Amino acid sequence: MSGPLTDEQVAAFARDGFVVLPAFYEPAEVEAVQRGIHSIIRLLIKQHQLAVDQPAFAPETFDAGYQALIAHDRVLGGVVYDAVKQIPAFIRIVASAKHEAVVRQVRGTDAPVIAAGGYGIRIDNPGEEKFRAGWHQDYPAQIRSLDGLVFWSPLGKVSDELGPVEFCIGSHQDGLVPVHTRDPKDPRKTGAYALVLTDESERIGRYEKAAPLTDPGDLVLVDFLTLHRGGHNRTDRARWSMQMRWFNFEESTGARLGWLGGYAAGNDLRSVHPELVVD
Ligand SMILES: O=C(O)CCC(=O)C(=O)O
Repeated sequence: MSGPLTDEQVAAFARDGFVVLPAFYEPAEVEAVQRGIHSIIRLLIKQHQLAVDQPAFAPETFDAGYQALIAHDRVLGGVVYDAVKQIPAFIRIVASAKHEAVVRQVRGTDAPVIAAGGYGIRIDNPGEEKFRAGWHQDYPAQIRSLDGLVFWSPLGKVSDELGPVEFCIGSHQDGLVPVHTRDPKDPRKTGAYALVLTDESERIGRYEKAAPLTDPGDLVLVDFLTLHRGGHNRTDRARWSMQMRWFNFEESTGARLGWLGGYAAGNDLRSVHPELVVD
């Protein structure tokens, strides 16, 4: 099936479980999201009467003032996190015809759909282990369909120090991995964040890894079964990235479950897939 990916990119995705598509989005599409974030930060600085001099918008410094905001009150980071996923320019990217064409192409389906509640903008702050994504597959957290896709795209340039997402190359080919639903190393983690792969270190050790460095506008397309994790942010600035999830109405497991959503939709993995939970 033809579509936005070249034959080589389709083959790399099928083989590796992820593929990087450089400059997939138009600069103006991404800038509109960055502008939306800049405005939300400005509104909160004003509302809380903070003595922060936020510079005028520029794509490279769109989040200026955010670190001062969370240093004043970390709760405001959660306010920003919830607000940014409602930026119209972001929703336009989530629902873009290009995404639909990618799902049609790589899944060979006429029924591509957006995972409700499966999209957002991550803000990975320096040194915040509680919210860092450990090794996982997206399916146990998101459900919807076994052949779902994550569209991952950074809003700032991702360097090694900023903690790029790390992938186990080809791990999707080994299928679903059973999980523990509590993280003994960090009892503060809840819901999807608390899921830990069984035999994690031995399992992860089997694969070669890749941690692609990406720029705003690049897309990393990820299979719902690919093992991956967020990197450690060792800078003094947040790593901002968009996650947008689509799935396929035609895939049989999802259809049997009525295309049920996971944790964000209020469903617990144990009640949907008890066979995947080992506690
Ligand atoms: O950006 C990250 O740190 C991890 C993202 C992720 O795990 C996902 O999109 O499924």
